[in-house]
Amino acid sequence: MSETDDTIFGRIIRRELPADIVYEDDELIAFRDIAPQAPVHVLFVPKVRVPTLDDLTPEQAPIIGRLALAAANYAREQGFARDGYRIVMNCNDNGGQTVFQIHLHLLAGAPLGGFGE
Ligand code: DGP
Repeated sequence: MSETDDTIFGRIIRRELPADIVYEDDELIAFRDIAPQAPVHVLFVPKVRVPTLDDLTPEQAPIIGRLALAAANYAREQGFARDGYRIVMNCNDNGGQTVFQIHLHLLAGAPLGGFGE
């Protein structure tokens, strides 16, 4: 694992903080959001330190694919892939990012409103 020690998610990865972890492998961890915005709200977080999408290098591009694939696999395994879901990644202040370790939100379990609703 690389240096994720300066965010709350790094502390979850190192088990210094509790979380409801639903998936983990060598590259990433997934746990339930503490303030869910939908019946299902899971965060997919890489273990390598990348503060924002704006910091992602070309060499790190596969990280995004791994996060998306893990989210899709989780949705299929949990049985809501056909009903549908949304994945979101916020970037910096105007994007609403509050934890500066990149993460994919997976939202599901109910019809989700359109942007601005
Ligand atoms: P963002 O706004 O995209 O940076 O999303 C950060 C999310 O992280 C937000 O939906 C709330 C969630 N969150 C913040 N602190 C914690 C925590 O300590 N535990 C868990 N499980 N989620 C957290």
